[in-house]
Parts: sequence; structure tokens; C-alpha cells
Amino acid sequence: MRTMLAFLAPLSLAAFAHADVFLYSNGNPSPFVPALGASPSALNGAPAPGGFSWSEAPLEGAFCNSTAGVSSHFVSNAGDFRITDDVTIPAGGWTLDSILFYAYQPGASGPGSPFTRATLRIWSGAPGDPGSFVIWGDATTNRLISSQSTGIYRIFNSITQPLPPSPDTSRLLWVTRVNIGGLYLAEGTVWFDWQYSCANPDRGAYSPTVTNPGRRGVGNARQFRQAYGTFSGGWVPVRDQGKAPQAPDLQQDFPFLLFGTAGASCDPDVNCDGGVNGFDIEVMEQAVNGDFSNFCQADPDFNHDGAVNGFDIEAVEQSVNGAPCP
Ligand SMILES: [Ca+2]
Ligand SMILES: [Ca+2]
Ligand SMILES: [Ca+2]
Ligand SMILES: [Ca+2]
Repeated sequence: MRTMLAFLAPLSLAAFAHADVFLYSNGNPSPFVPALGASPSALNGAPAPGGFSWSEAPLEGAFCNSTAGVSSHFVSNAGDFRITDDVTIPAGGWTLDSILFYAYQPGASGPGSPFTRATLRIWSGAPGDPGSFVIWGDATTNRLISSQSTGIYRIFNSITQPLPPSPDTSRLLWVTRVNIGGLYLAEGTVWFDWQYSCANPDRGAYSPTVTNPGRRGVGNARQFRQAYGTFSGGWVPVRDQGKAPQAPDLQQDFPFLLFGTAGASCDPDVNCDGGVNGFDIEVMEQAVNGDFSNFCQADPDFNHDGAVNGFDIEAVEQSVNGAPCP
């Protein structure tokens, strides 16, 4: 019996390994399906190449969207674009591991991604609104985990006059996973604000807006633009002007997926050395005292009570000793 317990003890640590899942897809009811409107054939009947799909600017009634993608890249010498959209987190909150974004670069069809860096901030309210502030992240740290082909080509609407362009394969969409690292966010609305950097600094990243067949979309996304001409720089609504010319301009959303755990979650390995032991209590104590040099997690508020203090040390100690997450 004693031997069995000795075997079981290490296994009990598995209880801490939370099961991350796709929690949310912005613009699509299936949390693991991005709102790209992926289809094997275009509205004009043209089939996508074998194994690929189209993401076609949608048609609603007589009008379609006219934009394939919105600039979302860092450019060292000619403007600095960021884009932002919101999510409402339900009761209980979410612990976010990562977020997945979508963009193309004209002509970039791989095999490697054209995007080499991504930065992310999370805001308390809409960026640009008075009173909104950054609650996590910054505009400089590279948080890109991976960037891979989606197998989906972004195309303009293929049937709306005048002069609908034929579907083409110049805009391969890449899915880029950006690290959030286990940040707990309580119930409420937050805004993500992100930016790509490109392998070729003279090229761009263009993010498609939420695409659902038959709907042009009504959203609240924004884009940051640097000052130019008479514009002093700042956040502006992302609007699709539509086609034909009399089509109304409609504000859009951006597709993204959130990956993590519903509710609070914890990993008492706060120094990420693979072990759960006294060092973690020590490192939590250092963090409470302002030294984050050994602390590896996104959120030092281990027990999610809104403060970083001795209770967090206590909670780590209890977790190290086998207690469930606070
Ligand atoms: Ca939105
Ligand atoms: Ca218009
Ligand atoms: Ca550890
Ligand atoms: Ca706390």
C-alpha cells in the first residue's frame, strides 16, 4: 500500500495540468473555427486548389465587402499599424494560454511564414477611448509562438459588379499563435491589440475582417495609424467601404481564437523549472517582494484576489503541498 502511494504521489501533480481548449472564436459560434468563411468554391463557382479553401469578401444583398485585409504591421520607416478588437469574458473568467490571429502578405505562399514577430497588449477598454488602459502586455515584446499556413486563400468578392476579380492564390492566410502564458482574466470586456513584424521589413501584414457568408458584418474593431498629413495619429474605426459605390460603410470585427481554460487555473511551478517544490514557494515570495527574475508566469496574483501579497505565497505553498488550485 505504501509503495502504491509512492507511485501515486507524483501522478497527483497531473491534477495541476489544466486541460487547455479553444474557448472562443470571434465572429463564429464554433470556438475552434475562425470566422474566415472558408469554402471550397467561390461565389462565381471557381473551385479552390486541391486541399485549399477560399475566404471570400462576403456579399449581403446587392453589396459586398471590398477590403481583403487591414494593415496590421510594424513598418520601420513608413507608419506603424496595430489593430484591436474586443471580447466579453463570461462569469468565472478565463485563464488564457494563447490567442490565434489571421493575416496574409501578398505573394507570401511559404513554406515559411512571412511573419517573424507579434506583439500583444490587453486593454481595460477600447484603445483610444478616454480611461482605457493597458492591463497586460506591451508593444515591444515578441510573443509569437508559431505561424503556419491555414490552407485558406483570401480573395475579393468574385461576382459583385463592376469588374469582379477572378479568385487567385496570392493571399495565403497564416494563423499566428501569440503567447499569453496563463493570464487569468475575470468576467468583463477586454480589448486585444496586436501587431505583426515581417521577415521582410518592407512588406506588410494584412488582417481579414470577420467573414461569414451572406453578412457584411457590423463590429467595433479599430486600427492604430501613425501621424501622417493632417492626421495626428491614433485609433480609427475599421470600416469596409463596400462595393458597389452606394454600399454603406460598415465597421468590422477581426477573427481570432482564444485558447486556455474556463475559470481560474493554476500551475504551482511558478519558476517553470518542471518541478513543484520549495523553490516555487521561494520564487513566489521573491515576486511578492518585487523580484520577478525567477518568476515565469503571466500573472503573479496566484490566488486571483486582485492583490499580490503574502496570501499568494501561502496559496503556492498549499498547492505545492497538494491542495487544489485557489
Ligand atoms: Ca468586436
Ligand atoms: Ca461605401
Ligand atoms: Ca518549480
Ligand atoms: Ca493574490
